[in-house]
Amino acid sequence: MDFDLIITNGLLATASDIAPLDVAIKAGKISLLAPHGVLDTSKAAKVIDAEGAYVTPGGIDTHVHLEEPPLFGGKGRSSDTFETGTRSAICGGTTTIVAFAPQAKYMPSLLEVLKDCHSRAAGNCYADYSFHMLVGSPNPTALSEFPQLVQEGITSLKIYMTYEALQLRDDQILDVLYTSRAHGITTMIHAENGDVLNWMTRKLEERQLFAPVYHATSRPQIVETEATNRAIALAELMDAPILIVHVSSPSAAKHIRESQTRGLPVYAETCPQYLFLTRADMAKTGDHGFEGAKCVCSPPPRDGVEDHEGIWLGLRNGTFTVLSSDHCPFMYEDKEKGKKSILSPEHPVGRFAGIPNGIPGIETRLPLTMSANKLPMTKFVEVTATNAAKLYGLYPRKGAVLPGVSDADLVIWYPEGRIKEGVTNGMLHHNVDYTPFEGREVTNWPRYTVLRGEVVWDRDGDGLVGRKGYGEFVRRGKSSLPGPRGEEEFDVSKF
Ligand code: DUC
Ligand code: ZN
Ligand code: ZN
Repeated sequence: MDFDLIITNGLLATASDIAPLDVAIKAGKISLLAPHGVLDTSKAAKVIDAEGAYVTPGGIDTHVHLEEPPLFGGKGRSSDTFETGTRSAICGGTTTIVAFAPQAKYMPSLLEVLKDCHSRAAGNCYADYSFHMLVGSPNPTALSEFPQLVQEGITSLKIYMTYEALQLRDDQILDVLYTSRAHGITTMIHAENGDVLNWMTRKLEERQLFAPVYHATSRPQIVETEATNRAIALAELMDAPILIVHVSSPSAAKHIRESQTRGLPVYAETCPQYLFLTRADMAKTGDHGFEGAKCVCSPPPRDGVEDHEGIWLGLRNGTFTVLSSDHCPFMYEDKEKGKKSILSPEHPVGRFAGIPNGIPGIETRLPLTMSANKLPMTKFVEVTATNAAKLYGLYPRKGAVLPGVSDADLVIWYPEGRIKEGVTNGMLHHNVDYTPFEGREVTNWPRYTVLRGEVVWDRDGDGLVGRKGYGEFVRRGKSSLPGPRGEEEFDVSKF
């Protein structure tokens, strides 16, 4: 046989083009692209008829929390393991994830943290995977390990401007940016002003306002906007490339766009929760006033449709480089490690300040975004796969369909008009007892997911057909998007 698989009759959509092309796959790689009818399908071990539907590169989700300890308020622990999280990923069309390797404040070494994460993930993943370091303590040992991280294929890290367990002072942020820049690492920044939101929280609690919706009240847009502006200023000072993660607010997006217009290497990410959820979801009063906890995440979903429109615009006009899930899963009912770990007789509707921050969304990211029909197809591919590959050093092995070069990671969708249904938690494959997107209508879903040439999701056949352990660690290179201006323009001796 010349090929392992041929996908016929589809509309191949990449970040640059849409064309009626058949795709031939051999040994896990894209082998040939050809106009419909040219390839001899009898020369393939398997043929899939894509019936005039889109075929896109496999989704790349570069913001995923799996098997993490309590970090994000209260006692919440991620309910998804590498196994269940990556299982859910492939069933929603995502073939590569980048999860976090979290360093707590008391841990000196990042390399030790990375080793632990490798041991949790190895042999357990359904999707290909990598890690971003999550730097809770930029101590001298940790900073000295940056070159080794790059050698190990880890070329990005995340830092926080909030959360007791993680918040860095501005001078610590400068340490990270300075060292990252020197070694070609991209710094991801969670931009919320922790001191301000703690003050807001104290004031709300003094007034006995504890319900989940006050999580949003404690973090108005200005909390995110100020921190975003400060993060950009610190990065400009260090001439360091940054990505502002999970941007929720159109006013933060304006600062980002302005810095991009000035030519700074500032990138940004948004997530489906800022396109589909609002404060009203956190104000839901079911379950004795606690139901809104299902949508508590940080930054919080904003007020309404105008905010959503601002974020969609930022996706269309390039302000946002990537659309990730920020899959940060906690069980709702679990009273030890889940959202309900904050319920007590004294606080029967909990205390918003102790609700674990985060929501699941790894499986719904692509179908919800595709179904919204608000992005041109090429833009959809760009922000859900190709840009992530470029920014995080996976391109063109991932996020592209280049013969002889790219892994055969693909999603085959349904032809238009075939699907119209509401999302239910029962149809998802994560280890979470709810989805914040329950009931949202979708008009498409990955019909097949293909990872390195193997069908791993066959929605109309046996469903999940991938194997735990088939997912591989992917060693990443440096970002191929524009980086610092260069030594001649950045003279550190001036400090
Ligand atoms: N930030 C994240 O990136 N994920 C979940 C919680 C948070 O605040
Ligand atoms: Zn964050
Ligand atoms: Zn996150």
